[in-house]
Amino acid sequence: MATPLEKWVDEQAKLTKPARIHWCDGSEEEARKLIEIGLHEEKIGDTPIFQDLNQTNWPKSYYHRSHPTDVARAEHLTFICHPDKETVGPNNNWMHPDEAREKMRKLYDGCMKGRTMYVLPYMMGHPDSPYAKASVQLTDVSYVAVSMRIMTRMSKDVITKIGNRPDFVKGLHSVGDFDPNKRFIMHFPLEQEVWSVGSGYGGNALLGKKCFALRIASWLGYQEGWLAEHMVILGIQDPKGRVTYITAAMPSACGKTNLAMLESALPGYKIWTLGDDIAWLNVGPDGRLYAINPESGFFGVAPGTSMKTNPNMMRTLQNNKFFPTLFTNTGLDTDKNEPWWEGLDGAVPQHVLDWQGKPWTPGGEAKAAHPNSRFTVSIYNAPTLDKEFDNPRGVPISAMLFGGRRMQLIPLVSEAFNWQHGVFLGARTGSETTAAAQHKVGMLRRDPFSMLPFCGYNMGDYFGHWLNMGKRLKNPPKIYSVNWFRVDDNGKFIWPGFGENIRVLKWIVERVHGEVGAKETPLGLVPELKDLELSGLNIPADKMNKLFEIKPEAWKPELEDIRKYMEQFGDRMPQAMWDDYNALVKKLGA
Ligand code: SAT
Ligand code: MN
Repeated sequence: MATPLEKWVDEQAKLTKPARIHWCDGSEEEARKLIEIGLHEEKIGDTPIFQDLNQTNWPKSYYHRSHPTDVARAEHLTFICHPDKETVGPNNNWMHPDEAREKMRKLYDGCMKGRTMYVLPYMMGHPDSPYAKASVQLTDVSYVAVSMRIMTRMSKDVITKIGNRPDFVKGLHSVGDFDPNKRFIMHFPLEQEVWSVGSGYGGNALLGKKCFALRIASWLGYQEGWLAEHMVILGIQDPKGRVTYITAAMPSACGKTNLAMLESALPGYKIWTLGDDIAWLNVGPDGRLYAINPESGFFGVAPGTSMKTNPNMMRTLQNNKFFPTLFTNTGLDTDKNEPWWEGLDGAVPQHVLDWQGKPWTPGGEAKAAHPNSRFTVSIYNAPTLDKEFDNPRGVPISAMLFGGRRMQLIPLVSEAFNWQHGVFLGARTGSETTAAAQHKVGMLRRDPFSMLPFCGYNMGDYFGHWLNMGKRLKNPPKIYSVNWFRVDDNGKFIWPGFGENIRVLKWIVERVHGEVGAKETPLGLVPELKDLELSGLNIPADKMNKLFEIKPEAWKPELEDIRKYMEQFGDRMPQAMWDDYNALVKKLGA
């Protein structure tokens, strides 16, 4: 008798008609074979899937160039397909499941002809974790198969684990012919299924990531009483040797990865990394909130990554522990056969091909690396990997940070008055857009909890779910709003960011342990300047004050924008959120 898994694979193969089916076991040997296939057999147009790189300076590394139209998440082509539109909410594109299935079946019909279907069995989370989930993705490109080996715990043991169960998470993926007009990412929360076609890019194609670990998982968490969040997880070791675990939510390309592996500018402090993108949060047996990272790799933005901004990531990329590391859409230094991107250490190389393979001229407008070019690397390569990373029960969280990219208004750091106010801080978060998704860069958009593109159901219900989670916690984490991006009158960033962010984390750690006071403002509790460790920074006092400045006048349009945003959710928006909104309006006297 075929298992439900075998039956499902068989059905998808009948639809997509691959020349052969390859069941992956997740081994290194297999990954080496897949790289060989990508080097010599599979192609995008005339370009092989992989190119060799200088193995001395970039061990186990391979280069991948995407289809030119396929460089970011396609949010406008991403749908949640639940029969009830209201359940999906105004924060998502909605399509009826029947319509979506019909549309996709046409696109999938025969789409793998002549190609290999790879069956990828993988765990999100440690296999022994009560919070982990077993999943299988099908794909027709070696790049995705290899990437999934890096990003997830891929193993044939998952097949045994699934056994005769029908309720594993199912992902069907094909690059199709990369036609942007035939590109869709469809989510079926009721069936725990994702169907994606037409793109090989990260968030569109590595279905364990945003599609499953956030969109489907947020829905599962809503049903089952946990949270799937767009958050980094890190431990802050202080001079006492104590490690305090925190999470931080920030939109794509706002420095989450840098924060997760920050190299402390303050002596005696050290950051331990558990995750740079996704956290699954559960109420533990002791009533505290526990976080696991369902992934096992980093899919990080390359441009701007250097020994100065993120030395630990540079060390991770040049570590040769795990096979392989991938570079996608960076430039290529052809003299050395190395990846190159804007912001990398050292002199600009003489001969560079840009991310589309064309000779690049330094100094011009055009960038060599696509602004959303990425590396894909195992978390086990990280010199800062926390010893608790593989602990099946996760780590207990003491503080949660909500950040965004805001040139004005939002202080460097403020602490929520209580859990409910913290949920409001998360809900009112806005950020100036980046290149991680296909939209105009630099526009303000409200991005509650940095989950706008990833919350798989109505965000009004999501806020309510957060409020309920707080009620179940005996010792809830403190919640903070942070903003590294405030500018002065000349438009220059005031706060140096990167390794200096430890100064803000230090204050948060001291707050969590009741070791330092705070000053009340309409926006929340902020540090007394004397309590922030600023030595050696040389930021004049007036600039420091500017980082915390609250001008009620300037808040008027912001409050309007927040109100309009909240109103969209009608009676699904919890009254508690309006209570906090009204309290803020009153305090600001606006
Ligand atoms: O494309 S991904 O979603 O994987 C990366 C990101 O946008 O955060
Ligand atoms: Mn992300």
